[in-house]
Amino acid sequence: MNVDKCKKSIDGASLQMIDKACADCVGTVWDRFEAQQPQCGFGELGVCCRNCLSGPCRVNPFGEPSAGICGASADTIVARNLLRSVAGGAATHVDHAFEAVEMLEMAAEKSIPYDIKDEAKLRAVAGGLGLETEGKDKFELAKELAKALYSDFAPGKETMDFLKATAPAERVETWRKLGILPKDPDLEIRRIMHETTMGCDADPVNLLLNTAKMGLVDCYSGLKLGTDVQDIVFGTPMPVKTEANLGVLSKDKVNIVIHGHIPFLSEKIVEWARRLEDEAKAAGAAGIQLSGLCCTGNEVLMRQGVASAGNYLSQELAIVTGAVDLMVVDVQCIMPSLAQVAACYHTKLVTTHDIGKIPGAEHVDFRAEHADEDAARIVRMGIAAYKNRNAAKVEIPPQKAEMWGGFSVEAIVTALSKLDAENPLKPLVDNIVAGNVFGAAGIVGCNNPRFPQDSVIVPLAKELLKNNVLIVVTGCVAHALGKAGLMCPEGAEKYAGPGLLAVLRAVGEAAGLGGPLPPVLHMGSCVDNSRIGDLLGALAGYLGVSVSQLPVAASAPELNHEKALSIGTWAVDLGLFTHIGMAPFVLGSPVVTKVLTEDIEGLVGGKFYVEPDPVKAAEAMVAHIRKKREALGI
Ligand code: BF8
Ligand code: SF4
Repeated sequence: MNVDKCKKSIDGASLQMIDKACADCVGTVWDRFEAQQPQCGFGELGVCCRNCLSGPCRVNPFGEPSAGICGASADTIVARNLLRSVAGGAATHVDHAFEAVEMLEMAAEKSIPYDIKDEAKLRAVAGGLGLETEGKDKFELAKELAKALYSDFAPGKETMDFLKATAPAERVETWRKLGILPKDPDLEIRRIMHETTMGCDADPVNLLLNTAKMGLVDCYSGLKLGTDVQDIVFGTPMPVKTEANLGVLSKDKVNIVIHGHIPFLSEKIVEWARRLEDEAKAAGAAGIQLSGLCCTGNEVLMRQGVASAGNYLSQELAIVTGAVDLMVVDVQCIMPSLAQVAACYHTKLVTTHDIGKIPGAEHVDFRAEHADEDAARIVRMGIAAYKNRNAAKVEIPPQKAEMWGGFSVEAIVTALSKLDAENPLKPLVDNIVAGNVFGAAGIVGCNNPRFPQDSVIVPLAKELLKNNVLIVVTGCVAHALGKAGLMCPEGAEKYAGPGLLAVLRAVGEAAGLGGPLPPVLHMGSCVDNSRIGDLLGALAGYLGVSVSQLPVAASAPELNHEKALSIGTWAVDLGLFTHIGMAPFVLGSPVVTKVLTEDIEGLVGGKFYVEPDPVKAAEAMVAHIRKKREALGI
C-alpha cells in the first residue's frame, strides 16, 4: 500500500479504516487503483474500439494510425464510445423506473404488501397525464396510472407522454427543433446499440445529437418516472434529521447496512428491522442499528431518517470496521470486492436482485410478492451473524455529523409557504433578485478513486456557500456534505455567506425547524435529480423564462458511473452550465470535446465545463451565475 494516505480521502473516519484495512491485510479500492497504474492512455482518450472482431483498434489522435481497421476515425470512435456509455447510464435508470411502475401496478392490485402512500401525488401525476382523477379510489387510479406509464414503453408514439407532461414546454420545443425528442426508451436504447455497432454511424455530430437524446431518455423514462412513482408508493419525503458517517455504526447493536439503489428492498428492510428489535435483544444485542450507503441509503434517509454510513468509497470501509453484521445489496455501484472484504470479517453479504449477483455472497431471491418473508429472513440473518462478531476486530471511528434530509420540492415549497402561503416561490425569487441569494447550484454524483474521497466536493460547496449560492444535492455528494457538517442548521451558521444565512434563518424559523434551514438541501438519490429539474422548472415558470436563463449551475465534481454521464447530459439538455471534475473519455477527439464544451451551448443553452480544482470550479460557476443575473437585469 504505497499510495499516500492523504491521497485517498479527506474524511478522518475513512482514513482510520484505511489504516485498519492495511493492518488487517484487507485490500481495498485504493490498492486496486494503484495496481492499475498507469492506466491505458488510449482508453483515457476514448480512442480504443473493440466493436468488431477485426479489433481491438487503437487510434493515435496525434499521428498514426489515424483510423481503425474499418477506417473509423478518432472522432467516430470517441463519439461512439461516449454514446454507448450514456446509453448504459440511461438504461439503468429506465430499468429502475420500469421496475417501479411494475410495483405500482402490483400495489394497486393489492397483490404485494406495499401501500399507495401519497394519494395527492398520485392524483397530481395522473392528472398531469390527462387521466380523469375524480370519483376513483387510489387503487383504481393507480392501476390506470400504471397502464398509462407502461404505454410510454410501447411503440407508435411521436414522443413519450410523460416527457411532454412533465418537462418545461419551452425545453420540449427546443428539443423538438433539434430533432432529439425520444420516441420510446426501449426503442431508443436498442437503436443506440445498433447505431454504434461496426459499420453504422460514423458521423460524430449525429452521434452526439443522439447522445443528447439519450439524456432525455435518462430523465423522462428514468429519473423523473422513478422518483414520482416511488413517491406515490412510499410517500414524498419531508424534512428529517439523522446522522452521517461510519460513527453511526453501533458497538452494541446488530448493524445492518443497506446498499444499492431501489427502495422496494430497503423500505421493507427498514420495516422489518424495526419489527424484529426484540429478537435482536434476545440474541444479546441492544437492538438493531440500520444505516445506508449510496443511493438506497439516500432513499431510506429521505423517507425514514435512516442514518448514512457513507458514500461510494466508504462501502468496503464499513465492513472493515468489523462491526457490520450484514450488508444487503440490490443493484448498481456495488463493488464486487465486498465479498472478499466481508470474508475477512464475520459480515454476511446478501445479494437480492436477479441482475446483481456476486460470487461469495449469499443470494436471497427478493420478490415483491413475498417481500415481508424475504425482508424478515434477511434481518434474521443479520441477527444470527451478530453472534459471530469478533469484538477484537471491531473498531468504529468516532466521526458522525448531524445531517438533515427530506427536501423534496414539496417540502421546500411547504417551508417557503410559511413565508408566503399564496405564492410560496415569491420569497425565494425576491431574495434572488435582491442578491441575498446570489444563485443556486445542484451538486450531484459520485466518488472516484482518482480524487481523494470528497476532496473536490467539500471545498467546492464551501466556496459556493461563501458566495451566497444555495446548494441542493443528491447521490454520493449528499453523504459527503452530510459527513462534513454542511447539511444541518449549524452548517448554515458556519459556512453560508451573510445574505444567504439571513434567508436560511428566516425560512428555518418560519418553518419551525428551530434554527436556520441547512445551507445544503438534500433532495435525494440520483434518480431524484429529477427533483432538481422540477424545482428549476417551477422557478423558470414563475419568472416566465427558460431554465437556461436562470442564475444556476450544476456540478458532478467526482463523477464515476456511466449514470453520472447520462444525468450530466440531461442537465446540459436542460440548459445548465455543468461542471465536471474530470473529462470523460473524449479528449482523443477535438470535435467531440469542442461540441460538448462549446458548441452545444448554442443549441440547448447548457454545456460541460471541466475543472478538477474545486476553487477554480466554484469561481467559474459563480461567474456563470453572475452572467445569467446580468442577462436577467438583476
Ligand atoms: O446513483 S452517486 S457512485 S451511488 S452513481 Fe453510484 Fe454515483 Fe454514488 Fe447512486 Ni449515483
Ligand atoms: Fe476496429 Fe472498426 Fe472494428 Fe472498431 S469497428 S474494432 S475501429 S475495425
